Amino acid sequence: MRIDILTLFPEAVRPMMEASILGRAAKKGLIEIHCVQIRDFTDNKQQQVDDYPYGGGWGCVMMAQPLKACLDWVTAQAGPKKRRVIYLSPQGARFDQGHARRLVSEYDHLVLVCGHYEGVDERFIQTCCDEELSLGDFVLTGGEIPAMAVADSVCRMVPGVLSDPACYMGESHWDGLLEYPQYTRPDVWEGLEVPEVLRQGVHRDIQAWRREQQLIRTQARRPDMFAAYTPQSPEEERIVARLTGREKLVYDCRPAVPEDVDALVAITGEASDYLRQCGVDQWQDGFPNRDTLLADIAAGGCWLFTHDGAPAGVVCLYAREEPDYAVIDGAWRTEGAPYTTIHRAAVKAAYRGRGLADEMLQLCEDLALGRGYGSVRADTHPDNRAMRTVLERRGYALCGQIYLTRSTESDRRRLAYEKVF
Ligand code: 4GT
Repeated sequence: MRIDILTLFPEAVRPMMEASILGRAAKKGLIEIHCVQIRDFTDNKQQQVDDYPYGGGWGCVMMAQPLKACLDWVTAQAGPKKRRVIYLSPQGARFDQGHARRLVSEYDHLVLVCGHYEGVDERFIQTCCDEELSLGDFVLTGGEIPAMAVADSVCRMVPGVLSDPACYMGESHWDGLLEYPQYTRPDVWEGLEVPEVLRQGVHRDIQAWRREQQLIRTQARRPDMFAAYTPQSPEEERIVARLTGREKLVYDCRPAVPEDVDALVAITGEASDYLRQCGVDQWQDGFPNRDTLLADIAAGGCWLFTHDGAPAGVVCLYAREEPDYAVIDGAWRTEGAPYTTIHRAAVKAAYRGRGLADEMLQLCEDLALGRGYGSVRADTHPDNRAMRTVLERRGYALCGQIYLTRSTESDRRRLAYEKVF
């Protein structure tokens, strides 16, 4: 990787690029960093590099000519290469690890142009630069520090510069998370102990602890990154769920008994309110009510789900033919075969979005399968997005439309779904 930094202060930039890891990498021939004086390419005898801004205003603007001449010379020196000319400015795209990875993998020559004063003539940027990058939302006196930052972050990913690619692959921003906290000797410093798990030295435990720390820190310090992060394993999913207060709840279920009817009325009542709030014209005619639920219980197949003993949801599975399913605008997947039907699926408000609908459908499917049925059917209102999403996610096929002939609802069209085992 060759990098040319075009600047009015090469003598300020050079020592930084020759120190430490980058200096050693240059000696090994892995990278080549040149700091080029823009002033050497002026075509006026005062060696003037800047001039007053057109339109007035404070300060000076760097002229295009010396910059272009300097760039041409650098280009000629470097010869044919996969080159990227980058202007550093607060107007650029925000530089991040993703940019660094792209630059190191796609190019072998970077030209970093450092502005000073009020910036450079826009025509130079327009005609000579491929990209404009910013280090962040702040203003500096020159582009040198950002240029050094870009050069540094790119060069450390050049193979061989760091002893082990794991050095940068496991760290901040590589996988969209911040770094875990680091400790070194002594065990106790000013009364502060190194976390026990790190001193125990059990590799697996340390890995798990570090991952958790990364997630905790990212959530606390960079909610934007945390929100964009996709957990990479079931273990991470559990941690994320816990951190966001959305850990998987453990539900119990049992066939409902008549004494449960008040709880069932409360659940279906909340579901009906919710449907109304969402503008869904379903369960708005007073059904299911106490009597229908008691009848469901008596018929068997009505299941109450609880969490920590508290009622959380209800679902009914009918093994009988559903008269309203005899006529369908469309076609069932298993015409004529025995099937089961899901009814009354309702989740209490406090458990919405907590995986309960999935568990209820899972139970119905397990029961149906266990009893030798080949499919399970369900219907829902076309506007009931929540129910449709769960059904479709679980592999229920949309078979067409049915019509609730015996209901008193104002809108009796329903979408018909069927899952075939
Ligand atoms: C900030 C940044 C940058 C400056 C940044 C042109 C004249 C730009 C001075 C220069 N300030 N350059 N690249 N946030 N200042 O990256």
